[in-house]
Amino acid sequence: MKQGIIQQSLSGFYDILADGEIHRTRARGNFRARKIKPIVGDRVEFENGYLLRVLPRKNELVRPPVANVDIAVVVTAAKKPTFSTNLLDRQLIALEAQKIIPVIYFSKTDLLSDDEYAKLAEIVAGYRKIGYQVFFDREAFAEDQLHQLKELLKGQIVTMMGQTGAGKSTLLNHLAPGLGLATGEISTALKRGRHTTRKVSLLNVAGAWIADTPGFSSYETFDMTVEKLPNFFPEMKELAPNCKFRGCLHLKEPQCAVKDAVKNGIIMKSRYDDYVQFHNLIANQKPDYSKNKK
Ligand SMILES: Nc1nc2c(ncn2[C@@H]2O[C@H](COP(=O)(O)OP(=O)(O)OP(=O)(O)O)[C@@H](O)[C@H]2O)c(=O)[nH]1
Ligand SMILES: [Mg+2]
Ligand SMILES: [Zn+2]
Repeated sequence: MKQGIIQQSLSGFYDILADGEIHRTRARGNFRARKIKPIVGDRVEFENGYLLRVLPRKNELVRPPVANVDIAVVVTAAKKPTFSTNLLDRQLIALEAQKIIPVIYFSKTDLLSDDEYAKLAEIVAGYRKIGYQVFFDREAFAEDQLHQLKELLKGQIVTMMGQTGAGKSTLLNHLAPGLGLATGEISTALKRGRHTTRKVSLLNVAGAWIADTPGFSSYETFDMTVEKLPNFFPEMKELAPNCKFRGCLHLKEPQCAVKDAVKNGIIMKSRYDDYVQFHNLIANQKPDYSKNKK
């Protein structure tokens, strides 16, 4: 029996990476009965061309389907499509909930005017202040920045995240020029209603295993409770102990340290507004009994 990591899954076959080699396997029939679908990133046991067992997952992303992710590079277009803190916060919260370290990478900074760049820099500073690493060079694919990112990702299982057309594949092509991944004009990709990237696989890029994944164009539902949500905003989590009430949701409660911090400009207003919006979305979400709630 050998152990490895699923590097690619394609029409019923699983390519498993073990000892620096790829082994093509099929899943034993009993997987379907047990409702386990092996996905890319899974640590598995295999023998004689058969995938036998999926080991427990550290985490699991649904879109894209990747398991055991250490770091996610949230590729965010500074322009085209228009930058939105709301979309960025949605992605950050989803990653925090899965205990995946987010890294924010701004693409298309070359399309910004100097004024636009300066404005966005203020927002970037806000995200850095709450602990996120943000790549925001004036030139999106500057050598220095690419080098820093490579160092950060080395040895990790990584997924690219971001809206369709954000520039995920383009960034990967810059990290590993031999890759030659297909990239597309966002307008045509959206018109056709599909993505340039479709298949999910882990690519060996600069010593990391990276999933280039299809971007999303619609919003996901939130798979968490309203009570847990504030924990996924690091700046709120930090201040919550100073709120008068334990379990304060920072909404209508009196003597709330988070609301005070918003008033004083210590917490970004956009983050708080997004928090309230997400809270309402979760509160109004119909319970989904088909899924196991965490
Ligand atoms: N000017 C400029 N264009 C960029 C930059 N990054 C990406 N693009 C362009 O944006 C378009 C979309 O890039 P992709 O890399 O295909 O986007 P993606 O995130 O992989 O999209 P999906 O695979 O559909 O999810 C392509 O035409 C790229 O050339 C950038 O930093 N500056
Ligand atoms: Mg792509
Ligand atoms: Zn509070």
